[in-house]
Parts: sequence; C-alpha cells; structure tokens
Amino acid sequence: MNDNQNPPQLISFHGLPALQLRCADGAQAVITLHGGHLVSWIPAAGGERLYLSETSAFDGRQAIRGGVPVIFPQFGPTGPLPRHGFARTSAWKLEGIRQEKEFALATLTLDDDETTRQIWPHAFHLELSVGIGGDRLDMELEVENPGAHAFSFTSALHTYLRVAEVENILLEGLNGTLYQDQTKGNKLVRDTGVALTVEGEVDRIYQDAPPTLLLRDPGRPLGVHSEGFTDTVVWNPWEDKCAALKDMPARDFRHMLCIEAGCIATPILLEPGASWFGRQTLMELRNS
Ligand code: TA6
Repeated sequence: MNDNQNPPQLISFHGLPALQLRCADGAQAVITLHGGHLVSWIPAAGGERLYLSETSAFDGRQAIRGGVPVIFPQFGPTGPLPRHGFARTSAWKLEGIRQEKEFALATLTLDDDETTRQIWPHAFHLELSVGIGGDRLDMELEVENPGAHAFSFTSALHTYLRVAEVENILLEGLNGTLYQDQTKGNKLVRDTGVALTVEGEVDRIYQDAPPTLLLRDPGRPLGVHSEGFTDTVVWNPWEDKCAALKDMPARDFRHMLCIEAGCIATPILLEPGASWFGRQTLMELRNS
C-alpha cells in the first residue's frame, strides 16, 4: 500500500536526473543516478545532515563533491583504476522504489559494460539501497559476481557529514583502534585518544574498526553504525588541501567531516556466483 502523501519524484538536481524521497514525517533524501549518489538527507527532525559542496561539478562525468560517493572497485589511488574507482562516475539505473507512510526505500543498480570491462575486466552487479524514515538513514551496498572468474575489490561509502564547526566536534568509539595515517605515508598508529578531535588534516583508515561511533556535533549528535564494512575512514582535508580542491570552497573544510564505511585494508575476494554486502546507518540522536 502506498498511503504516502508525498510520492517519490524524479527531479533534476543541478541538471542531473535524480530521485527525491519524502516521508510523511518530514524525512527526505535526494539521490542522483550519476554515481548512485546520495546528495541530501534530511531526517524527520529537520536540517540537512550531509555536506555538499556548492562548487561541485554536476556535469555527469566528474564525481560529485559531498554527499555519499560510492567507491568501487578501488579505494583511493592504490591500483590501476581512476582514483576511488568508477562507480561514483557511472550512470546507475533506478531499479525500484518502495514508499510507505513511515519509510521510503530506493534501489539502484550498476552492471559491468564495455567501458568498465576495458579498465576492469570483470562481470559485476552492484545494488545500492537507500532507506529513510524518522531519524534514520540506511545505505546498503551489495556486490555480486555473476561472472566465471573470481575478482577482488576495495570499496567504501564515502559519507560527507555536514558539521557546524569541525573544530568543535568529538568522534567517539575509535579509541584503541589501529589506523593507517594517510598523511604520514600510511604509517600504522594506534588511536589512544578518548575521542577524536579535528585540529588539522586528518586522513585515517581505521582497520577492523568498532561498528558503532558517536559523532558529537554540539546540539546535533549523530550515531554512525556499519555492518559488513570492516574499516572506517575519517577525513578532513583542512586548510591547504581544501584550498587546492577546485570543487570545494576554501573555508568549507570547517563544515564537513567524512566518516566512511569501507573495506580497504583487506580487499574482498568474490568467487563466481558469490555476493557481499556492507551497510552504513546514520541515526539522528537529537530527540533521544
Ligand atoms: O577517503 C579519504 C580520501 O581517500 C582522501 O585521501 C581524500 O583525498 C579523499 O578521499 C577525497 O578524494 P577525491 O578523489 O574525491 O578528491
């Protein structure tokens, strides 16, 4: 039954075809087909929770800066593929929408084609589900291997969170976890702080990270939970690296923090016919 007063809409988002999900309780999301990219999430309590750069490219070729880029099949620059793989710059297909009174769910898919096979010679099927309702966002990525040969991949949901002032946040839950410090040539360091604070560039891949984190953004605490993804990336480019990004205003490093759910340190090996899934859930905690 669809008793929602606000059925999903196909819209144009900065000129890109996109899907707008709206729940009766006020929760909303926008997903572009380019990249299968969640560009906006507003929980029922109100207020955008994702950072999206106002100077991002929206040309249907380059990756969007902000929101939740889907990283597959290669995280970062390590490997033969374009940085962070090709899923974030590919055209995804809208597979289905379920819209009920209290939640809305969209499913998008991406399959190998001639272009992907030229740079990555594997058959694959990706399914991204984005579900919203109340104060919660669930993003699930499933990877299937429909081909005759095994392949391995790294992946992430590269979530850009909007924060009021990054120097005022505390990120709790990573204490005691080992991370690769990407600002120091991937040196392996153990996190010893009670909470992570950001006072300079942070680019860390936490390995086998705890599944549940708490982002304390004053007045707007957010729960971050992952499943299937073993690693957590925390990234803020800070002043100099942000200024060097042509698709992000120079001061915006102050208003974003990436908390990414990833499988990076140990690539996933998928045998023919096998599948894998990972999920990241964000939970607005203002009302709890
Ligand atoms: O996830 C962190 C990271 O790999 C950083 O090293 C940083 O450069 C960022 O992703 C953004 O990458 P991009 O290719 O989107 O500029």
